[in-house]
Amino acid sequence: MGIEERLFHKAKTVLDQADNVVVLTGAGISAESGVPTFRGEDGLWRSYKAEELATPEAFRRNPELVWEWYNWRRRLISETEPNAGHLSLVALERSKRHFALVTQNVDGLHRKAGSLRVFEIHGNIWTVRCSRCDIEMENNDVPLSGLPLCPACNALQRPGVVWFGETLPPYLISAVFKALECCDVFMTVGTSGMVYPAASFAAEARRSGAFVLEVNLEPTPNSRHADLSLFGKAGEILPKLIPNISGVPTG
Ligand code: BJW
Ligand code: ZN
Repeated sequence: MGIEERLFHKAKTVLDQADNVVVLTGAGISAESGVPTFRGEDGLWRSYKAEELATPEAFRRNPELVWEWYNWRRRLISETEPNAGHLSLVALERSKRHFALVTQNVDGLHRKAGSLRVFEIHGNIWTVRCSRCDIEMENNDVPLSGLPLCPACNALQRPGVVWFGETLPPYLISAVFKALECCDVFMTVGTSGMVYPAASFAAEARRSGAFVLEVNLEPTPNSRHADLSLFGKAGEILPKLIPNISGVPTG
């Protein structure tokens, strides 16, 4: 066996034997579905500055521009489908007694693939939330007809996502940290490991005794907390790691 093959074999064995698995995904898992990542070569931040668009200040300053960006992304995402990486995680969930899928992605592709126990820690692009009274609702219009207004108080609605400088929902974060404490295997997939608090999960899981597995195109700050890193495309690596289970379409 070559070294590459040995690593694969080890990762597969560890994953097969685990009873309690937590997976953290980032933009990289949706890249093969055609959703642009944030920081890669064609990343979203290349053409737009994060601080111009993904902050509460940006929205206060220029809601039209921010909504234009989200309308563009909503259209793009509406034309995408889950890929083999998303589907493998559905199979993984069905094969485990304890499982949690923590995603930083707002595209909703994990649920569309059939994953059930999903924690969307950065929100969901198909929800809108009132900037005054916080009432949140689903809205699937592409594009939205003008700036959306709250049906309850008529104030401007904003995307139901978490921007820089905003706190993540506390009930989600505490559920995630509990899951990290109890898991046998923690696997990160397609995340640059730059954005907190998600960037701290690998170290946290390891501290609690989990085997940390990383799947990414390239090394990241998570790599030094990983027991094992596999470099390549999630849509190719995950189907090799996770046996398909009948009933899960293979895409
Ligand atoms: C493939 C692949 C393929 C490609 N296969 N791989 C501690 C220290 C320092 C700073 C902070 C800190 N705590 C908080 C902060 C501030 C801030 C932060 O982290 N800043 C850093 C940039 C330093 N964090 C926050 O503000 C967070 N809030 C918070 O912590 O509240 C408390 C607090 C506030 C203020 C100060 C202190 C505490 C909120 C973060 C919200 C992030 N929001 C966004 C936008 C969401 C809405 C939207 O989408 O419109 O979330 S930013 C953006 O980055 C998005 C993503 O979810 C997130 C992570 O990106 P991700 O998923 O990792 O994508 P990429 O593009 O970066 O990486 C893709 C990877 O995939 C690459 O590595 C590729 O190689 C790989 N890849 N194709 C496998 N086919
Ligand atoms: Zn309102």
